Amino acid sequence: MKLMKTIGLAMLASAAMVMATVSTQAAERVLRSSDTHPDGYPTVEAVKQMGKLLEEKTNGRLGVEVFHSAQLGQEKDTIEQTQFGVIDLNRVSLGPFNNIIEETQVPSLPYIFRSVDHMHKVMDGPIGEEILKAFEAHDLVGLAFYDGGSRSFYNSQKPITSVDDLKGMKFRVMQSDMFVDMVGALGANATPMPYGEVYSSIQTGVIDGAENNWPSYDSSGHFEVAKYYTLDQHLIVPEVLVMSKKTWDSLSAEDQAAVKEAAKESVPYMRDLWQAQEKKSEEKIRAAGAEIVTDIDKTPFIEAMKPVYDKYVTSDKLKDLVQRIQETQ
Ligand code: GTR
Repeated sequence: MKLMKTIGLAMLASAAMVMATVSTQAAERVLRSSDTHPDGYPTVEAVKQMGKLLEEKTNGRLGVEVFHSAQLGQEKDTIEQTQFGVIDLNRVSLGPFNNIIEETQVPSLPYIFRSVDHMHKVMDGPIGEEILKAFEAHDLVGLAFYDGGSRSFYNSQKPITSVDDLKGMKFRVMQSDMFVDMVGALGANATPMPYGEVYSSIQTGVIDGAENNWPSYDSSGHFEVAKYYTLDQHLIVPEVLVMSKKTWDSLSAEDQAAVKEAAKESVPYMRDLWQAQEKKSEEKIRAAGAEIVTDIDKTPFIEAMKPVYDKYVTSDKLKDLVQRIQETQ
């Protein structure tokens, strides 16, 4: 009895904590949204903003509650839960979709985008729409793309100044076969694992490092255990906001349109937050004494990626997408 009471109290306490993350409490129906990042991170704030817009557009019929900090689980698991309809909305990197939805491999290819501007042009246009559409065959509805900056390698061992320096080192990658091959093509070893396990894996020496953008390198605390960061910028992977197809099908056409609009309208808001956060995180990490290698010749990195393109860009559909992306000015 006493135990039950304690459990009951603990549940109440955690319910109260969860309540604190509700962004739109007044709505008649509150959609649950997952994010691996902590409160205040640009993706979390963008989905809260999306929820506010949605509540306005639907006169309070729909709102959003963001469960940040991986409260609902690590990305790969939350994707499955979203497909099952247990989670309504999910903000994830495209990486963990690579093994499920082949179209998502294309914007996840190393060095496919020449710059963040190039990525925006592509993902804001018809190619982006085509990739969003591809989610539907997998019980998901693609709503909008968010920024994820560019990802680079960091490690606990030594400054990396060339492809040769990576030889034999162990890096964590997102759970995507393509990223395993990407690291392999550079002569290093990849260990796919959930984001939440990376800090302790670096600390205990299970891996030498990982790869990510400035804000994640900062908010995850990885810079504390892996202070060598080399800006080789091998990936500019967009992030995506998806809805469970089950949830989508339960909405009226009017509310579906409001969801799409609210998601799209949260994109410029997210991009502003992102730019500011990249600068803040870079300053913080530099001040903390991390060693940043900026002067790096990317050409050998780009050349080393040819086998990855050869292995993954095989169907006519993907070849055409790659060509159109490369031709986008
Ligand atoms: C972050 C991204 C997350 C997650 C993470 C990772 O940059 O925003 O969604 O994918 O990287 O490396 O797992």
